[in-house]
Amino acid sequence: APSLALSRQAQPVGQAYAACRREITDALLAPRASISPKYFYDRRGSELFEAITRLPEYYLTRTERALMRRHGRAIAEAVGAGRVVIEPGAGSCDKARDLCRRLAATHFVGVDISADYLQGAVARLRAALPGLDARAVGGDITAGLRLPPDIPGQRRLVFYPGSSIGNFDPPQAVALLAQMRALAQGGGALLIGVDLPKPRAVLEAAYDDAAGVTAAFNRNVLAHVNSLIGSDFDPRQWRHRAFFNPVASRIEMHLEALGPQRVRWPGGGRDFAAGERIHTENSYKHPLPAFTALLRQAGFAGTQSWTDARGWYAVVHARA
Ligand code: AVJ
Repeated sequence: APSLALSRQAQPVGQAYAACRREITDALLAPRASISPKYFYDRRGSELFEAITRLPEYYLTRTERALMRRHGRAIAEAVGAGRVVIEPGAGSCDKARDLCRRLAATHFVGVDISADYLQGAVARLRAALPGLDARAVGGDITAGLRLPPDIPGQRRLVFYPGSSIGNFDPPQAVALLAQMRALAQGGGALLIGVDLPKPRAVLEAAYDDAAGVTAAFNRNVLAHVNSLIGSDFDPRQWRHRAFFNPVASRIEMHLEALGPQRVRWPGGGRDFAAGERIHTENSYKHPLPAFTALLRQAGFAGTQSWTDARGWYAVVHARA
């Protein structure tokens, strides 16, 4: 059913809700306004992201999938059989199904901020792989995570596909990778997908597609913010901008005011001049040696990586 198809909507409650409102309004009021990319993923945003992964210009998802298939045996050999697979931001668990089958994994723990959506996905995973002890854990790995006490501490594999690590600047990425290393514990490992630098035109098309799906995805964050903080952004008054920043080696996404905007929310507001921007996302494109350096900084030891023939994307295995 299409209604099953998506949504990892985070529904903060109580104090968490107040903290999230504060976080959003502080960022909107900063001299350079921004909205965290984690707010892209309400129900509509998750649907739009799924549509992005099927766009001809968005090479990431299909390149990673092809890479995982093509080098499946070598990857499984490096990882080793009988693993306890832990996936932060598991969402639909689609990528985990193939991996767990290939590894004859004993356990799977999907972690997502949207526990509801995850529960359904984990139930389908259990049905597909009856030998697998599969669990859903609601939570955010960046906020420190507690796993059920009966999940084995040995032979853990943290699986972080999709180049989601690209949303974090290098110091944040090192901190997050270090958390993943702590989760994997001694003897465990990380298997992670990373998008690599490539011709600028290819990158910019992937984040500004001809059909306008990424533009709709970017503007939708304003509708989500409206529902979270009670603001009155008019998404139609904001233009999608996506460009490669070669100094930082990242795609940046912004929303640019088409004309002067007065935005209000309970307790505050901000005026934006025509052409003023709200920064909504960074998507880093690390050269592979720079990325393995980040892994080393986070305490990981030996790494092994696989890239596609064009050198556009890498899957990296690193020992905790
Ligand atoms: C989910 C963070 C990997 O950066 O490519 C896609 C999000 N933003 N199109 C990415 C995204 C615009 C995506 N990640």
